[in-house]
Amino acid sequence: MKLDLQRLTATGAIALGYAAQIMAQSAKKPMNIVYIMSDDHSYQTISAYDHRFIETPNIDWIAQHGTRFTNSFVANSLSGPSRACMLTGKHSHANGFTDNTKTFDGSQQTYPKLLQKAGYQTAMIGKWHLTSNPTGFDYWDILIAQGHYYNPDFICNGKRVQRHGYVTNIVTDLALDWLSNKRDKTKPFCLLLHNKAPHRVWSPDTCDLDLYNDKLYPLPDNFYDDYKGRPAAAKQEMSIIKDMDLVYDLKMADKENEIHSNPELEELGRCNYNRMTPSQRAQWDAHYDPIIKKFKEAGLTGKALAEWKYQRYMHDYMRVIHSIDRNIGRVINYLKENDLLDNTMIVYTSDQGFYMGEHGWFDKRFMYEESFRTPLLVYLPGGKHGDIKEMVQNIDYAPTILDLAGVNIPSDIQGVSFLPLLEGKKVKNWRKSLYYHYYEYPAEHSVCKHYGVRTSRYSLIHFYDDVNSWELYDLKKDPEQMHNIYGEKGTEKLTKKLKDELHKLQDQYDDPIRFTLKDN
Ligand code: SGN
Ligand code: CA
Repeated sequence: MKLDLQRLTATGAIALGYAAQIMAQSAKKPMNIVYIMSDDHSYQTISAYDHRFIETPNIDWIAQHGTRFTNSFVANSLSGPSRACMLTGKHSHANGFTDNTKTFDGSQQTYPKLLQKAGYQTAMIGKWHLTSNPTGFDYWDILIAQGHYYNPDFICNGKRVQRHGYVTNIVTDLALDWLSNKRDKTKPFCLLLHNKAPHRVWSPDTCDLDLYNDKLYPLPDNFYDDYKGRPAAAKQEMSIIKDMDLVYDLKMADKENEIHSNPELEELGRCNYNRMTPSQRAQWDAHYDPIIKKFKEAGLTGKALAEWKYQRYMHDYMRVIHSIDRNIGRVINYLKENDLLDNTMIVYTSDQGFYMGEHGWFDKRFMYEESFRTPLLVYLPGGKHGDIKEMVQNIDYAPTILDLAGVNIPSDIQGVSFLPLLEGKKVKNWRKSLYYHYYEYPAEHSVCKHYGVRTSRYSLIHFYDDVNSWELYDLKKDPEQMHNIYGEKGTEKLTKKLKDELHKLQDQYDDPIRFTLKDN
């Protein structure tokens, strides 16, 4: 993979010295957009952000030749809601898709529709997860619901079709096929390439099963968090120790049928296995059977079992990331080989962040940093190189893309275009605080409803409905959010200031919750 990078760099269309030339070229041509989004990809597992777990040279290419956002956040850390925020540029209460049980109202304004009106060709390929059929796309080929890793079913422009192979390869193949053969090449394009991976249950491609076998991942400091002073965190059901399922999540379905876990999850695990072809299954078994055997012999309990589960989880997750990275290399190479790098913006992001064992967790949902944040890397021909530190949120993607395409940003869009930041301009009065609101409760993983405000230093969160509690963190002193200082002596003035800011944002974004819970 390193080779790919060098090759791309050496050929030079994107080397720094050519920036002015590229600007001049791109001034003549309209910008295309390749928007790549994975599902549950943590910034911790992208080496442009963090080298502890995995190297991702192809994803890093985007940061090396473009920008890395160091303060990128979502508005509601869950798949469907995030996707709705991105398409509309509006918070969940405004676009109506507050949790994964909702159906997206496809008649509303979205940025792909506005791009289409402006003469763009638009395509949506991969995980969609908004229940209603996509609108605003010339071509769409989507996974059904969450989609499957092996031999997944798609709906292609309304028709159901099963494709053979591994999901990340297939989604990339479809995207490259659309770019090569299915679009109107006289028009600028916007391609949304949405991976299913690395969503639960982190199933690697057969060719990646044996990667990282000997790697030992560092255990997060707060893996054995006791959730003191944080009642909502104590109530969650996303713990590696108690909720990560042996058969389903960790693939310990033994042929002797001796290992049992949650019956429903076991069943789901077997369904995944049964989707495979005999040849895929043989490769799968060759990898997992010896691990299962060793696991049965070891008879682990307590901390040894907990840490074994953590390592197993991390191994599979990294293998799935490796396949994403390889496929992103294919997309970048395609753009390069087809002379598209001088007028195509490439975005890499995730629908939200994810826990890699921090607080003892997998999954997302909370407004704590690991899941509130999301990776965001952008390559813009002629644009800035390096870090962007301003706080951006996924409601900003729609106005940014419209801005780039020269389309007027409708006044009801709540996000703000960060195109000036990508162009390296100084922006006065950039936002100083972010608003967050999560709704899916009661539900899987048992994370209570909450909303909150985050500034560059502090995070104030209000859990409501079932658990009613406030949490306040000084992110400078306590980046892991282990010590809730809400109500502590000396925090009164700070709390008042943050609550005022929170209510200001609820008014600004018109969140109806402000009428019911404002005076808390
Ligand atoms: C599935 C997963 C959950 C996950 C949700 C939402 N369970 O229900 O672990 O939190 O999706 O994820 S599973 O048994 O189906 O794997 S989201 O990213 O799509 O919002
Ligand atoms: Ca997700």
